[in-house]
Formats: sequence, structure tokens, C-alpha cells
Amino acid sequence: MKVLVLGGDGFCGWPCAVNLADAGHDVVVVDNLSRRKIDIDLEVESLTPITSISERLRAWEQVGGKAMRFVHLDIAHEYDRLLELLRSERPDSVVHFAEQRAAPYSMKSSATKRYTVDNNVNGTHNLLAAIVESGLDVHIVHLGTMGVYGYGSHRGATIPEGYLTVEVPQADGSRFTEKILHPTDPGSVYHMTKTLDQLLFFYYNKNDAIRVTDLHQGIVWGTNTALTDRDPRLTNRFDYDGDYGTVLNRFLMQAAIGYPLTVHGTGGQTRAFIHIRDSVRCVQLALENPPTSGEKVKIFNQMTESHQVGQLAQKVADLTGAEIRYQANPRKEAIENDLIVDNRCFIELGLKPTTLDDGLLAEVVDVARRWADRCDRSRIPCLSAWTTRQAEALRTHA
Ligand code: NAD
Ligand code: USQ
Repeated sequence: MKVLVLGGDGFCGWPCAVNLADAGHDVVVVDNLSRRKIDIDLEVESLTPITSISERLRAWEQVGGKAMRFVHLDIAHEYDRLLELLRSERPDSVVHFAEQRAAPYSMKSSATKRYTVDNNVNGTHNLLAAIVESGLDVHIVHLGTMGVYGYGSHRGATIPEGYLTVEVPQADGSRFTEKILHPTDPGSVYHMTKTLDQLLFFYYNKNDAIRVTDLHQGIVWGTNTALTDRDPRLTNRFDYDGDYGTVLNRFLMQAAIGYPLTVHGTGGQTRAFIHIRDSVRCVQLALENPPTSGEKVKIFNQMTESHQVGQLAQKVADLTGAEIRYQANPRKEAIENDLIVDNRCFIELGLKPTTLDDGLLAEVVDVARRWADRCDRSRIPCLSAWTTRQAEALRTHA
């Protein structure tokens, strides 16, 4: 299968691209390298040293992987080139990772809010419009987020895979049932862009019969896969800073360097998690099981387990002896929430979930210890505040 991997130089995209090439697919990596430029602007680097995209591709070929090509393209602003790329490559599928993905970065300032909306919504819309204009039948596999459902009160209800069956009362007292897109409740400007993506997919699927699989992915942890471990030049990125680092990888890295674990608020927030190896596997499963022509958008919950942030910190502390430090929460979010998630689509397709108990937590700590001297401790605190109220709380508790 010919696959364009948009955002294929990123944390989830790079291991996914090599996995698809390894499985025999013809892969073209498309990226504008904006993530690397944001690191330069923020004056922070991946904890693991990563090579340039051309070095990565050369290394992949040298270790015997099936060659991949690279196209430097901004999908949000270079519509004509995107259309031309689709026309010339005629891909069977496009995997779409190419978005600004950090909630704290999206909430830093009005400039980063506008950048995130402009980049993410335009990018997704350009892709859909270009597929329609090309006349090609291309399956889109999009990386969405569990955060579209929101982390408010689900009151113990299981979150279904995208669609909710509701009963609608009629004026005459009768009722009819309908399957609707699950209501959205984004918790940041970044998460809001994913809810807008969801509507774009719904519309283009209805109007133009575009085939889409939208993966509502939880927080990805871990760094490398067996393939990116083959050569140091293939190493994946490891974000640890207050804007791009995600909670579990941050805790593991903090434990490795002897920095107290940074739990926001009470630690009662529950979130969904998935290991990078399972994330890569899920994308392959989604690609190889596309929707049929005319089928509505397929939505899979791409997560394997849910955990409370405070309990995660305790687990990491038990494993490593790290100290836990509760801090003022920079985010406006529920102090506690439940999260029961239906993820049977991937399980039925054969996913064997990697769990936190499979020994991989220690592997991440080892990676972090190895590169501990690359860590800039001053970049660990999360300073991006959701509102002036949270900013004030951060100042008071500093
Ligand atoms: P990342 O920032 O590491 O990778 C995104 C890549 O897309 C980067 O290489 C970036 O340069 C590229 N990109 C961004 N905008 C682009 C544009 N306009 N044109 C071309 N390329 C562009 O992020 P990631 O962690 O790999 O996340 C990938 C996708 O998965 C995102 O859409 C994110 O929302 C989703 N996701 C990530 C996680 C996670 O925990 N990392 C969890 C759930 C969902
Ligand atoms: N948190 C801490 N301490 C930290 C960092 C975070 O307590 O040091 C808390 C946050 O307050 C939040 C939770 O941990 O309650 C998760 O934060 P996160 O930064 O790990 O995850 P999030 O902002 O939700 O974003 C990440 C990815 C995003 C993806 C999302 C999936 O960056 O791309 O969409 O996870 S999900 O959370 O399921 O929406």
C-alpha cells in the first residue's frame, strides 16, 4: 500500500513511518519540521539526541529498512503543493499526525492559540479539500485525542467509540433513538482543534464519501520501538519540558534525575494511556482495516488503560524512590474525574495491550538516566497557565 505519513518526523509519526515501511508499505514522510523549530524557539531539546530527518532516512536504509522518501511541506499553508503531491503519488492512504499537539503550548499566549487553530484546522481541512479535488479514493487515518470527550463528569458512564446512542423525546410523548457524535468538551485550545477536526471529517464523509478513521488516542508514553532501537540515528524524540512533556514520561524522567514528581493539583485527574509500541501497532491495524465505501467515519478509542495522575506518581515513586510534590495546577480542569473507556475495536482487531506492569516503566527510566546530562532542569516546570487565575496561583505558590 502507498501511504503518506503527514507529520512523520514527530514523536508518534516517526516510529509509525518505520513500522509501516518495515511491514512492506511504500511510505512517503511529509513534514514541515515545525516541531523542531518550536524546540529552537522554546530553547529546549528532546532529552534523547535526535538526528535530522535526512540522517534518519539514510540510517533506516543502511540498517536494511525499505527506503522512505521525504517531502518538506506545510499542509496548513501549501495547498497547491499538497494537491500536487496527492496527484503525483496517488496514495491509498494518508496517516495524519501533522498538528500542533501540546495543550500547554496552545495555552501559552494569544499567538500560540491562533497558531494552533490556524495550523491544525487548516491542515486538516486542506487535506480533505485536496482529496476531493484530486478525485482520488484515499483513506485518511487521523490521530485525534481522547480529550475530545472531555474530562468532566461522565457520571460513571462508559465512553463509547465516537458515537452515542441517544433517545430523543417527541412532542407527542413518543421517543426515537439516534446515534450521534459523542458531545465534545475540550479542555484546551489544542483539544478544541481536535473537536473541530471531528466535525470536518463528519461533513466531508457525508458530502463527499471520504473514508476516514479517526483515532481518539490517549497519552502516549515510552520512547522507542524495536525498530527505532536498531540504530542510534533512528532514536525517537523524548519531550520532557513543561510545554511538550506529557505526564507519565515526565514523571519517569523526573525520577531518573532526582527531581520531585510534579503532580498538578490533587492528582485526582484520570487520563487514558497507551505505549508508543501499541500506538504504532494501532495505526497499522487501522490502515489495514479501512472503512468500506460509503461507511461513516470509523472512530476508535486508541488507549489501553486509565490511571489517576496522583496514583501514577505513587507508582513511579514506589518503583524509583522518587519524592512527590503537589503543585498549583496551571490548568483549568476538574480536580477529579472518572474515565471508563470502551476500546474493544482494537482489541477485536488483535491488539495485545502493553501495560504499565510490563516492565517498560523501568526501561523509560533507564533511557532518561542515560541522557540525564542533556536535561535543562529549569525547563521542567509547567508555566503555561490556562487563565489569569491559574497564573496568579502559580505566582503565589512559586
Ligand atoms: P509531534 O509534535 O511530535 O509531531 C507532529 C509532527 O507534525 C511534527 O513533526 C511537526 O513538525 C509536524 N507538523 C505539524 N504541523 C504541520 C504542518 N502544518 N505541516 C506539516 N507537518 C506538520 O506530535 P506527536 O506527539 O507525534 O503527535 C502526533 C499526533 O498525534 C498529533 O496530531 C497529536 O494530536 C496526536 N496525539 C499525540 C499524543 C501524544 O501523547 N503524543 C496523544 C494523543 C494524540
Ligand atoms: N500533569 C501533571 N503533572 C505534569 C504534567 C501533567 O499533573 O507534570 C497532569 C495535567 O494537569 C493533566 C494530565 O496530567 O491533568 C495530562 O497532561 P499531559 O500533558 O500528559 O496530557 P495532555 O495535555 O492531555 O496532552 C497529551 C498530548 C496530546 C494528546 C493528549 C491525549 O500532548 O497531544 O491529545 O495527551 S488525552 O489526554 O487523552 O487528551
